[in-house]
Amino acid sequence: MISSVLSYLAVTWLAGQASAIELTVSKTGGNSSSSLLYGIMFEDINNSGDGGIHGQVLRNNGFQGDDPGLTAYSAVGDVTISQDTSEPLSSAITSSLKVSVPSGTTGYVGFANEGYDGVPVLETTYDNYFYVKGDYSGTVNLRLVGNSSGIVYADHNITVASTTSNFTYYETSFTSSVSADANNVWQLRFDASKVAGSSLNFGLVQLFPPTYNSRSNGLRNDVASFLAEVKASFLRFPGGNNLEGASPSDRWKWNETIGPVIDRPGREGDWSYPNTDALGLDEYLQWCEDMNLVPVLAVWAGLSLGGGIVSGSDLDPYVDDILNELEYVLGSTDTTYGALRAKNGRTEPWNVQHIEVGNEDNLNSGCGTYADRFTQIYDAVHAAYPNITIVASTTDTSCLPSTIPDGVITDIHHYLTPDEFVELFDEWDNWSRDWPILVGEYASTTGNDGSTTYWSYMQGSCSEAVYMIGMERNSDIVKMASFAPLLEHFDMAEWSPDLFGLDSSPDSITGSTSYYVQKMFSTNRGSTILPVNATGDFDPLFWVASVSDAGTYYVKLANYGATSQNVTVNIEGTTSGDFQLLTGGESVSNYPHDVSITTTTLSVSGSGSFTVELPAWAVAVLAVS
Ligand SMILES: *[C@@H]1O[C@H](CO)[C@@H](O)[C@H](O)[C@H]1NC(C)=O
Ligand SMILES: *[C@@H]1O[C@H](CO)[C@@H](O)[C@H](O)[C@H]1NC(C)=O
Ligand SMILES: *[C@@H]1O[C@H](CO)[C@@H](O)[C@H](O)[C@H]1NC(C)=O
Ligand SMILES: *[C@@H]1O[C@H](CO)[C@@H](O)[C@H](O)[C@H]1NC(C)=O
Ligand SMILES: *[C@@H]1O[C@H](CO)[C@@H](O)[C@H](O)[C@H]1NC(C)=O
Ligand SMILES: *[C@@H]1O[C@H](CO)[C@@H](O)[C@H](O)[C@H]1NC(C)=O
Ligand SMILES: *[C@@H]1O[C@H](CO)[C@@H](O)[C@H](O)[C@H]1NC(C)=O
Ligand SMILES: *[C@@H]1O[C@H](CO)[C@@H](O)[C@H](O)[C@H]1NC(C)=O
Ligand SMILES: *[C@@H]1O[C@H](CO)[C@@H](O)[C@H](O)[C@H]1NC(C)=O
Ligand SMILES: CC(=O)N[C@H]1CO[C@H](CO)[C@@H](O)[C@@H]1O
Repeated sequence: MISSVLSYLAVTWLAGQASAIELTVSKTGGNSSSSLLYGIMFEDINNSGDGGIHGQVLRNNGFQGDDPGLTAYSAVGDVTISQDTSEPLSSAITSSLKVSVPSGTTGYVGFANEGYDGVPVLETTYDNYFYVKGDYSGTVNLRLVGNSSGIVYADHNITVASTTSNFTYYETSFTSSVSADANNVWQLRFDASKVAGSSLNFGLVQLFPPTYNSRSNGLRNDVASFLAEVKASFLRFPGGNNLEGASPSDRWKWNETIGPVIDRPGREGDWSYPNTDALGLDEYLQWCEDMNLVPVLAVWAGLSLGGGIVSGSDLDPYVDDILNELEYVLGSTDTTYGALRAKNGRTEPWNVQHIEVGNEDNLNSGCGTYADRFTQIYDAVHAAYPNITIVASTTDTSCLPSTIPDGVITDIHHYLTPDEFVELFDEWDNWSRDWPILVGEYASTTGNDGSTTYWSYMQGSCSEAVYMIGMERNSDIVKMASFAPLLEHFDMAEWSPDLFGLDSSPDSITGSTSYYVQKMFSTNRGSTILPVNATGDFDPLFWVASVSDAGTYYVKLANYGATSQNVTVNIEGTTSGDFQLLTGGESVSNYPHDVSITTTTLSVSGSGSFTVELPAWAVAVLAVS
């Protein structure tokens, strides 16, 4: 679209001098817009699950993944701590934390856990769970403590009676005051004089601040509430690459993410850190239900990241496993897996109507076998569940069956520079009208290893808005789109940018400029995309107009240029509404505790005509009726 820097400069200069561009929105005609258009994509990356949106804030509580050792633990007092494989908590959680107390020790001793680069210490109530084994009758003291300051934010005693014969489970709750920073640990201490010369074993320590909709083993309420404000329509999960596994046996296994967390072995995720799988299949589906999201459940399709590919008849058992998974999710309680779901606490089937077959099967040597693998899975799933919409993980026809079955949606991913996104503005204008699309991952990046783009900045977010306008104009075929990745722990990210993030300090939840773009576009949706007559061409100003069933008109605008633009919008019969605007310097970003760019809203009124000013690098929505 932008053929050279020179012509680009010429266009912006002219636009700056010209009188306001005028957009006249037709009240008739147009195409219907997909009601699912704006959604979210989630996989555990950059500690977005454990340490991110999942509510449990202690780290390494089950010693899961490849050789986690004593990560996050430290001794409190004169004791020795070790990972003890001779005292497994369960067949899934195969070790526990041994605290050895030297003879003659007195006072309160125990261990600390520093969470994910600190334990978030908020002014709230925490639920705390743990298992203990060993000979002990007396007080266990639970605290939240400043790691270097020594400030005690929470201090709570419970009485424990534990024996050497097995692990005993305890649950309690306590309130805390707020810490000023992330530099906090959780401590469990006990009376050393009662254990001196011996040891106690602890397993699966869990600490939850309040959860979203008060679910047990739920999402962190503060994090999930921030996400819910986007009012997304669907959730694509659990990956992404994290579905795939480094090898077939390392894949995300649905059946190991269900039931009590003590029965979940966890795994080494695809992003080089352990996943506890406490955020498992049922928790994802509960998340969807609680946030009104249509689940797009990705199933393993034979491709793993390390290049291990299972195809042909070798794939048969995995196809059966997909059918088992769908029976777990959708089956009545008379079925084997439906009964298991009920046993795990969910009697009603979940509302799953979309599945995606694999992830990025055009990459990692997946292309050559994908047509066959897709067909095998499609045939089995479609025969059993004819109403499920099936998504293929690529749009690349060389990887797809020569005839794509009716109703199949294909998925494309774009991680591009801002200018590349703007060049793709008309990508879907050119597409066959009977070929439905999921843009399952997209984000503007300039190098996404974290070294060159730490965080979204206004130019990048504006380019995403330009591309989204291109999608929305074509939302008769672009059915769904989800920015990715969703969320990061700022201290633990290797892939940037992400839509929003947090660290372990209070009030650290931060929306990127792209978060505000997603929120503006998602919360201002029409059901019909309307034709627009314009007195100028697209670029640097881009627009799309729509109307909702309730009769509100939405005009989305992006100014991908360094010069302010005046825009007059004519919509016959409209009189008032608001103008939402996101703007900032080209390279300005939001950072934790330093959010400089958020959406501002102005009331507007007019009689069928509204003139608004779009500053440089701005994204806006005019909503009027
Ligand atoms: C848009 O332009 C076309 C062609 O000039 C005209 O027929 C149509 O009425 C215009 N629509 C609106 C809403 O002004
Ligand atoms: C509706 O779709 C047709 C292609 O089928 C396209 O030419 C037209 O521009 C679309 N209308 C709008 C308002 O997007
Ligand atoms: C707590 O202090 C220990 C010892 O100084 C240090 O190794 C650890 O990183 C600190 N943890 C946090 C969360 O600050
Ligand atoms: C917890 O118990 C210890 C030992 O009895 C006592 O010293 C301490 O004050 C108690 N803490 C609280 C918060 O009750
Ligand atoms: C521990 O053993 C006792 C006695 O055998 C039994 O009653 C109790 O249920 C066991 N607890 C757990 C957590 O297995
Ligand atoms: C989960 O299913 C796989 C087969 O896909 C099987 O190998 C594994 O043992 C199962 N895990 C559990 C905990 O049942
Ligand atoms: C599929 O959808 C149709 C129409 O809504 C419905 O009548 C039918 O029962 C559904 N079939 C299955 C297997 O769910
Ligand atoms: C879409 O088609 C137009 C007209 O043929 C062409 O100029 C443009 O490059 C195409 N866009 C894409 C993204 O392929
Ligand atoms: C936009 O309109 C305002 C108010 O009329 C005017 O001050 C400003 O110069 C205009 N900007 C451009 C770029 O034309
Ligand atoms: C993407 C991702 O998860 N990156 C990092 C997250 O944090 C762990 C622990 O610091 C790193 O090992 C990952 O590379």
